[in-house]
Amino acid sequence: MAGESKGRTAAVRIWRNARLATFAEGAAGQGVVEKGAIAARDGIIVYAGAEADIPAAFEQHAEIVDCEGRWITPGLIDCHTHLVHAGNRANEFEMRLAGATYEEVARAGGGIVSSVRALRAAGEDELVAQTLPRLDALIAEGATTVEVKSGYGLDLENEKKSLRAARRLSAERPVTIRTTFLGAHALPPEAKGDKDAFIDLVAATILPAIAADGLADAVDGFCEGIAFSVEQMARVFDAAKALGLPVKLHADQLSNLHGAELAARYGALSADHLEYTDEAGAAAMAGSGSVATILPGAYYFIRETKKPPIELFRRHGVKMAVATDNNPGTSPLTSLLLTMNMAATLFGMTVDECLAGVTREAARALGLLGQTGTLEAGKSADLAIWSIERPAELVYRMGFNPLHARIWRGQ
Ligand code: DI6
Ligand code: FE
Repeated sequence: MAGESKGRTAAVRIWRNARLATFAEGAAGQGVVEKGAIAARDGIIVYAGAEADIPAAFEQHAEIVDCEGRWITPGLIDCHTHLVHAGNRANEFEMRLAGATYEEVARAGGGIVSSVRALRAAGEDELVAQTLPRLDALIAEGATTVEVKSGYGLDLENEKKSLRAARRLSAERPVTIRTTFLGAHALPPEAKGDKDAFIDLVAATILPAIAADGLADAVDGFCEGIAFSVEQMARVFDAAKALGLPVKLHADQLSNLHGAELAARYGALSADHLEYTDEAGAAAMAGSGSVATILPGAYYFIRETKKPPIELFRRHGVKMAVATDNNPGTSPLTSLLLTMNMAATLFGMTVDECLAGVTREAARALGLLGQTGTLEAGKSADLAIWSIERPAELVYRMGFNPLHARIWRGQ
């Protein structure tokens, strides 16, 4: 396929007879265009709008795809995942359902350290092989961009292995992968309880080496009582800033440590979870333009009862993304469609907010809004074509996939 266009003017491909939900910035609601069409050349959208208004130049020699009235949305974006991990923790789930406490699970060798042990034992090829079925599940529902965090390696070699495995996913499948270094995720056993010393290691040694190898697009951390403090995360963020890497934060998931304000202070692309964020946090995020990434899968799976303050985010004009948080401990979820249903049902997010949350706002949360996330000229031709009557169906159904076709970079 790639060789075909060599030596002649690249062909234009047109998807016509479609209804578009463009999610264009500034457009009302879903940015709907009835009787719409999209034209792309070299994988880039050159036209998105009314079919009647396609410039004649694009139509000559174009390859035409008749969408038969189907809906086209931007390709979906999962902007928060821990997709690269080894094994699973179904055994822990079973123990907890049988009444085991968190401590009992931990004493039986469970919890995050069991995932660290499994990842350290797995080779890079094995990690890629174990991750691909999860990636395929996301792709099968129209995902064209997926963020993948490290954070189960927790030493230089194993963090590198995770990020290399993540990068390799985009060679294995037609999808954009963004990698995030999450070295400050948990304390590895060899740190012997010394969080400050581990943070020094992350900030002064591991992160600079990862950056030197170009393995990370952003830096994240877990700011929580059971993980790292605001002060410790600030040291990691200072190091990220010095290396020119943007930051994100797991903030205020289980308690309000004011992680949202910390993220805002560092101009974070996003702060994620945010169940316990208060009005000061929402206001700070509005000021910095950080996206609030809402993760209903983790809320559901750990049976949290404190909901993220959606209404505060609305009132302060904080943009909201929606993501799976796929991970073996708190969100073994690989469906963005179900994630949207959860965001609507559990948190009262509207259909428009959910759909924008897995397209435009997810792109914003990754710093990729210039390249993808909406159907607009100049962006990558990342499309999802759906056999539905209205976009609300994508949020409404549970466990049903109406994807007709997925286009990544025009193909
Ligand atoms: N937040 C979480 O809920 C998880 N990590 C994080 O930063 C837990 C990940 C795990 O248990 O494996
Ligand atoms: Fe997470």
